[in-house]
Amino acid sequence: MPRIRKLAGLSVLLLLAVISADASTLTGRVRIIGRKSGAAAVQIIVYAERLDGGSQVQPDEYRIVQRDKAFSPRVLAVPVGSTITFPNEDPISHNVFSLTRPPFDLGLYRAGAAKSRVFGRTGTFWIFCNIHPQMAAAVLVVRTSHIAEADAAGNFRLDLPGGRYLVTAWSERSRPFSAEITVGAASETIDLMLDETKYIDVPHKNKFGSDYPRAAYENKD
Ligand SMILES: [Cu+2]
Repeated sequence: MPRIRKLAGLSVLLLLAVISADASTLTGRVRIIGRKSGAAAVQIIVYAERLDGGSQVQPDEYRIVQRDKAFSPRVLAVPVGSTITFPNEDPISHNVFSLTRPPFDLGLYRAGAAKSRVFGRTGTFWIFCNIHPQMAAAVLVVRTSHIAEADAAGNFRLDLPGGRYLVTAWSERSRPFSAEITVGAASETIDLMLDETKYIDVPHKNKFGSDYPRAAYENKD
């Protein structure tokens, strides 16, 4: 028996060696155009979907915390099938709902409580609190686990096994921008662009599809 275990361990090591020899680093920069003057920067996500077969999706567990009447992180990208838990770390009650299809409502819950939701469909899901209109989060659900967040200058890095990929840049203010790339033994670079020209900031609706009461916008509990 010990001998079999030893052999199994050896084969795992060999497999890892093969994968790392075939892996490469994709770096690049996302350029923003059309930003309105005075508009703050927003998070930029870059993800790579494999085009030549093979599943690259490993669902995982994530958290978006409710703290100081805000969702943190405000933007989260996850592989399809992942579970997101929403703990309430404020001393007051919050709600979590989305009108993005399929809509859901986790109800109102107290300080210290947490509720979860499985994201089984790809797309961008807007998450809000029905009490506090300033609370907003975007969940980007993608068919890959190769996900990176660009830094403030737009630079990103993804470590990818060799193959053909569709690389997409995403932000809440732009249409996604995609480009194909073949990743081989050498490192590759790619430049992507997000256009904010058509972005308009519109107040979102509450969970009933109506405007929030005016009092909700005042800084009260
Ligand atoms: Cu709230």
